[in-house]
Amino acid sequence: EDNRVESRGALVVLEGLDRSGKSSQCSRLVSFLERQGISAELWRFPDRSTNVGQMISAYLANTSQLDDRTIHLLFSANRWEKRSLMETKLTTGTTLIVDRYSYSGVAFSSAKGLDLEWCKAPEIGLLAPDVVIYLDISPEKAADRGGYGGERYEKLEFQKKVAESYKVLYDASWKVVDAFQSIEDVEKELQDIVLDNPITSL
Ligand code: Z5A
Ligand code: MG
Repeated sequence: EDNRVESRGALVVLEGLDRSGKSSQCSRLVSFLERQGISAELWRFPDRSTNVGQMISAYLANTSQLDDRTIHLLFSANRWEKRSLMETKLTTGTTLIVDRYSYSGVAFSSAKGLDLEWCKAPEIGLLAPDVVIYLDISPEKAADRGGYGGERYEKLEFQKKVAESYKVLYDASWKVVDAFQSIEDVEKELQDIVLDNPITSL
């Protein structure tokens, strides 16, 4: 029996440092929801498949150089170009599990020293998440996981600054999960958080 209070889908955002386990957990969460009979899709930002996304990807790979504000606005534009499709999905009942969103945009750019309010401004009007889950891990422990690629931000010193920026953005409504647990323990906590939400609870 389906007792969900609303028929729309939920917008669930996972945030956290590089290597915190977002991508692993997003796909596990989508599979879990599908097993519960809940329509769910995995989304991620940056979405490198669009023209804007390809510019972002080249920047991250260090094959192009862009001014800090220019790349900030491209990350934001990459969310804006997906806004209407996201809205359609949500209103037609699909829950979106999103791997990084506006908080990444603000955390990474403000970690470079850009003004916080300037960083937030282009995000105004994007769809507000129903749930924000922060996968909490220290930059050192995340780096120990290895596999830092050669992308622009994948350096311990910068990740420490990003961790400080996330602390500034932290809001009491966020669900903070200890990401240094086993993959399975983190997975279980995320399932409980999502099922506890009125939009996705059965
Ligand atoms: N960025 C930005 O600046 N502005 C924006 O607006 C947005 C993003 C949206 C690319 O993003 C960069 O863009 C990113 C932020 C910036 N730069 N950095 N840093 P991305 O999402 O493409 O970044 P990523 O490279 O996909 O992050 P990641 O390295 O994939 O991390 P993850 O998704 O959080 O982790 P994972 O891939 O799930 O796991 C990492 C490894 O750890 C892997 O080997 C797992 O098997 C392992 N793992 C995962 N969980 C565990 C546990 N619990 N225990 C042990 N090992 C684990
Ligand atoms: Mg990832």
